[in-house]
Amino acid sequence: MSLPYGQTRTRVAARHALIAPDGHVKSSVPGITGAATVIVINGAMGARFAQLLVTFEAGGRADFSGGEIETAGYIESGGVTVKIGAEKAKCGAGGFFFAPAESGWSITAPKAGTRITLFQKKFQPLAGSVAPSPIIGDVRDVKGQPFLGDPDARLQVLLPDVPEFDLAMNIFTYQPGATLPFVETHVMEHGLLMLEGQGVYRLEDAWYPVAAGDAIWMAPYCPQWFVAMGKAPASYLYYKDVNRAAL
Ligand code: UGY
Ligand code: MN
Repeated sequence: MSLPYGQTRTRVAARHALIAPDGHVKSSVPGITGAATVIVINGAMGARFAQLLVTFEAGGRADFSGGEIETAGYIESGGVTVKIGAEKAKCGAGGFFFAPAESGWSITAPKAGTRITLFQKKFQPLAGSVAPSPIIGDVRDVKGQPFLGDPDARLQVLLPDVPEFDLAMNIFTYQPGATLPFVETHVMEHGLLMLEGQGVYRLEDAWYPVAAGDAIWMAPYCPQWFVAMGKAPASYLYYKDVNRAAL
């Protein structure tokens, strides 16, 4: 739905942000060609990671060499070929991948209009632990678990929940009327993309109507809560930093 001139649902606050698609502006990002890329979250906002929305044209591609940055990606629609080191697979909608720091990776052969969300962060190695391995998977193979006992709020944990991983990428699906059970306040930071449906997100002391396509940044300790509203389930993809020392 288009808004009257001069209006937007976007709000960028010091400790949280809602980025509605109506305000998107493309960036040229080294390594990505034949695509419209929007950097919806990054350090300029105050975040310690980046969230990119990439919409590929036919013939577009992404090529990144190994280094200190790790990348988790989720294919929202369309299809591509993902290669990470020696691993290579075709991924359709619902496909996801994790490219560890030090591994080069690429996305090629996109169907026109393919939408991919990328989360990128500087890897924090864990002393005495092996580095995480590349992953290419499909959300349909990941069972949703009731969140804190609620079968109407299901969590799919896409990456292994083991100490060597310093990030998580999850999908949360809520039946209409289901909620986060309490207002969470935690050290972990989030980047989020609404995939389906709608609801209301509480961020600090503000309540925002949100819908598919919206992106949200929550700084560490941003109080957060969600209720799914409307007649269809709501789901979101989100990033979280995990498994590292407090000091
Ligand atoms: O994993 C989480 O912290 C999740 N429960 N947070 C959220 O959905 N805002
Ligand atoms: Mn949370």
